Amino acid sequence: MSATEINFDGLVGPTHNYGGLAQGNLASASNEGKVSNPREAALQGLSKMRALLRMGILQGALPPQERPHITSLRKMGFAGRDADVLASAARANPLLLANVSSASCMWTANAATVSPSADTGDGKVHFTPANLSSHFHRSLEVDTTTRVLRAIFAKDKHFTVHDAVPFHTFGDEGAANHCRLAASHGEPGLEIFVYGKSAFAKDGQGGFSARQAMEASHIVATQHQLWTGGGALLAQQSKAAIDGGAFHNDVVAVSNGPALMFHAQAFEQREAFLEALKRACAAKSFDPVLLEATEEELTLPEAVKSYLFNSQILTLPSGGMALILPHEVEETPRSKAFVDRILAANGPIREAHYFDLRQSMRNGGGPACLRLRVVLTEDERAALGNRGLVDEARIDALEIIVRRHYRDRLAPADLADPLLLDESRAALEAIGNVLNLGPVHDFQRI
Ligand code: SUG
Repeated sequence: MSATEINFDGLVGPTHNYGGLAQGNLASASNEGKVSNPREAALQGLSKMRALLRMGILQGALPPQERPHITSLRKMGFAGRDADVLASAARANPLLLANVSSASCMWTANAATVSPSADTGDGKVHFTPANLSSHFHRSLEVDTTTRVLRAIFAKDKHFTVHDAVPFHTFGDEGAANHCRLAASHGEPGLEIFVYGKSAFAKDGQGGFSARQAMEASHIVATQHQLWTGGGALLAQQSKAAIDGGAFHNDVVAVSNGPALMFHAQAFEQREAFLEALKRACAAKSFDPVLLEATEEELTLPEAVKSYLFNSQILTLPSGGMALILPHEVEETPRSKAFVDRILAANGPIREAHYFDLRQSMRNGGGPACLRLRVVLTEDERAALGNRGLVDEARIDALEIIVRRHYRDRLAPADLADPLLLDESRAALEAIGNVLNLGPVHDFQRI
């Protein structure tokens, strides 16, 4: 069956800021408290979307969510008019306000795990929104994300959008810890679920704690009906990678079609993992193309700092593949040398394109973090109508909204400004109209 991939990028929200909220994420920690530029951040993301469209890639966008999240503050007992709720939360606990203000839903690789219909037992496309329970600020995304996915992928005949994994000790971070290998998008594939540890493991080893529980990965693979066809493999992310700042596996590995590009230290028990992978691919009648960076050619710190593996690998209409990379890779000589080696190797990857995503990168979000991949057959694509999809005209419209409603400067103290909430809601209304999503935000539903 032929199928195409749509990349749904997260549109950066009006409260994009540097809160230093993310544990194990070195960029977020080192940029805490800096002044952000939400307008520039959103425009950087939109220009990546436009460039990919021009390369012939289908592109969608998921909207920002309402922040500061007034509903959450009310659940904590803050009361009165919205402006009073904000003011009393800011007085009581500025860190709480920072958490309910994060624009972190922009990193849609953490929105959900998606299994194409070629892989699943019932032939539907399955989605499980990530519970993101490892971090309070990220856990606030789940309800709206679920509504957004159900608004876009609404037709029962083709799509199942499950509830997020309900057991919060089983942390699930979505597609950022999931790779798919297949001969081509439309063929049955092997889905690799990469976990950090079992939720029942005794910790006490020091270092950063793992966000993805093995049990969550297993639940997602099970509800997507992947086991019967031999379509799933559980793999453990290496402790060294997590401690080195790879808080998600997509900081050290990325796949597309039969290709897996990864750092030698990405997986625990590397050799056993690669053996299992080759066997599972052979059972699906294809050989994986392994593009590995050895420790000698690129250290783990270099990989994490440059975000080489947080690139997108895309299948172009011509059939070749392109790498979508952040500028930081170009500025890191040995990461750039790896890319050049891959391009010279006459393998599946033919092109490399570099983008300025610095606003998002300062919070640890590269090109791959900013997108959710959804592989669809032609019928499935037709069922979407135009919900959530973007073309150049929609990107033009989104750019106008961003220029009109987004600030070009946001410091931590500004999060308490009630005008910021009004501006954000106005922007969200307008964005929802462009993307044709209906009322998905709490403030639109009350
Ligand atoms: O969860 N940063 C996000 C970055 C997510 C990147 N996604 C992928 N690797 N797929 C995180 O660590 C920082 C927000 C702040 O500090 O204000 C943050 O949440």
